[in-house]
Amino acid sequence: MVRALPVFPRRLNILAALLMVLAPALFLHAEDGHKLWLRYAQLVQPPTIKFFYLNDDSTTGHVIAEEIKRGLSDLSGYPVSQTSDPKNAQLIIGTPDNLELLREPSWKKNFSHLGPEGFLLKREGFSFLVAAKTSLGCLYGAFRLLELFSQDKDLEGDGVLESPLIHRRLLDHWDNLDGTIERGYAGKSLWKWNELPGHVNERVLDYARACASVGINGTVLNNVNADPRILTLPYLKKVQALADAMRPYGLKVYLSANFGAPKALGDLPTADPFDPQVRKWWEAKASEIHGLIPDFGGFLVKANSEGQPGPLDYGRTHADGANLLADALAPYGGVVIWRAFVYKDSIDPDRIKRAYKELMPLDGKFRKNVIIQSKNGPLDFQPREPFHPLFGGLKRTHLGAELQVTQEYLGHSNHLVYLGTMWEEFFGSDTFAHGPGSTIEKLLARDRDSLMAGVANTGDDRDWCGNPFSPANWYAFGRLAWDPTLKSRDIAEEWTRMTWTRDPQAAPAITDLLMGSRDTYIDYTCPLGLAGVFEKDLHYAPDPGMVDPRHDDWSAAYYNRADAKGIGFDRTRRGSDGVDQYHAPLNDRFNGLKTCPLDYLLWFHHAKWDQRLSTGRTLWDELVFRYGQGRKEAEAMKAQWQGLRGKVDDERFGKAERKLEIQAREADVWGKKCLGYFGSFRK
Ligand code: GCW
Repeated sequence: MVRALPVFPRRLNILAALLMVLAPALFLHAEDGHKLWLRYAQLVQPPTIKFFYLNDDSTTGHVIAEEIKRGLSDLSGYPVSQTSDPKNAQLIIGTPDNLELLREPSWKKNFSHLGPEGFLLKREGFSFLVAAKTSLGCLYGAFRLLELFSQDKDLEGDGVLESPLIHRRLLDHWDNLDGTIERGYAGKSLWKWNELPGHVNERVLDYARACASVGINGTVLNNVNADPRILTLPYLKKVQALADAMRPYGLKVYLSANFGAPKALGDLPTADPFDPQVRKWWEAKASEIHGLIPDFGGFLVKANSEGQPGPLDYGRTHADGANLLADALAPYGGVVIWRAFVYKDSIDPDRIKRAYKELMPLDGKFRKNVIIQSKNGPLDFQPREPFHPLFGGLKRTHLGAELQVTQEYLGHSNHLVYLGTMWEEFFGSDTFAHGPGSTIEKLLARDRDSLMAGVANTGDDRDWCGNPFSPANWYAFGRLAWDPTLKSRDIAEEWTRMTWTRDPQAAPAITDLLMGSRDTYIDYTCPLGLAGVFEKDLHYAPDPGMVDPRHDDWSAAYYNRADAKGIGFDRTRRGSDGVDQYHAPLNDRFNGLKTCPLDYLLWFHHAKWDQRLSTGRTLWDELVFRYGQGRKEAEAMKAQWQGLRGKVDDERFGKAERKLEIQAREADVWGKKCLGYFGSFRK
């Protein structure tokens, strides 16, 4: 190829050579997924906006202006610029403080329904308006407008008026100080601790931008298995640099705190919450943090769980521990987010009953600025679990939900599993706590300090999540934290149109692929309410017979209990009575073999192999059917994707294709391994 160059005149030769060198660099990142859903692919019929007006000199105001410029210019294919004359503008953005129009009495009514982060989008003829009470509200509104355009949707009728239903919408990063990420499958941590505080990596800003675009308003920077050093001054200065960088995007910074820090850092001989020196230590620490980061969100704490220190080490309760930190943070408006992921052996032989038994007696004993954070299910982010009975159980304590966006038990970054459907199922679950209709979405939203946290699936891989489909889960988490009543299909469709294509055939096909993916995954891994079928530690491949000598309840066999008679964990009243942690009539429903939903059958029942199910098949035949079904569906997903060749860019298409091939291959392995093991018991 280089030999062909001499036929060109010399100057062209140099140009061609330059192009050959530069082209890969210029186009390398063209469609690699880095832009996420903020891709802003050019529209055939863009909105006719050439100028926008925004008179907001705050740092958030600057972010809005940049985003609107970039977004609208990309969507339109021509430059869109800011004007200082609102009469020239086809898009006006503002708050009553910086936009005169919004001070007119007629606007009062509109604004009375808006929360501080809410926004209003309106269209009149060819002009658009984004209005809010605060700059942050404007930022959220600006992003939403761009997202509507990006989906090729228009503002209809009265426009859009929205405020988030959940106050704290956080991503929890299980990032370690050495750059590794616990349960991370997309590279290393985005926080480059060794470069901080001097240099804030540009990925941090990209991250903040993506989070803000879906309304995420907080980030817990470090792993809940917390290194105490995060609370030392050198690290706090690094945290301060990150907090400063993310503040314009409305992201508040929180830290995971190690309960034993006063002792572990060598400052005190104890971390006993009743020790006055310990109290003073935390007060001084909170004050020090506040001095550096005035809007610091608070501490997230994993205490007395999986080897982490906690108040129980000193004969105190979880409430004693949480309240200690809460008192220290209270003067600065910070909160303590105390995890409910506790399962001390001595509490109950059935692991899933333990957190409820331990925390329910403490209901009402936590300070106002403590929020208990519970995983969606009582075990540990399994592909399907019934909801955690603390939802609807705790009534005098703030309770937030922790969802896992990273796919620890869901095929890591290799399998396509869209989690919007799982979360919709969770939020829609009726707890019956206040009679029928007490769904989790309602319980969460009516809490005065509501919280939704997602364990992040991001890393420093160029495409953020390691699989071109996985950002859908980041996106869906943000959207649902903003409004848990949204429908997972709508979210999948939004994401698809912004991320992949607006093609009228391809977009619905991709949406369908996402929508079926979680049920498919459950079918080929753990149908009918099975849980804990995963290999030790990695939690990726199947190992239904795994015995973990370290912990009975880390063993797969502890959960599936396969024996000559049947399979499943008996949590009925004849068994562990886990069912009675739920309100009536759910407890009775789960308790009855015939009334228990098939999806939870083996979660609550040890059923006989030849038990006839509502499908008409015996239990064993149903298992064989489901595993087979899952394998076929995974094959079908691969085939459906291949039908989309040419409809999306080659680079991302190829990556997705490779992932779907792995998934289909492994779906087959799962069925063989699980049925082989379970079948060996069946007489
Ligand atoms: O699921 C388990 C994970 C651990 C995790 C723990 C937790 C951060 O395997 O990696 O630790 O849950 O949620 O605390």
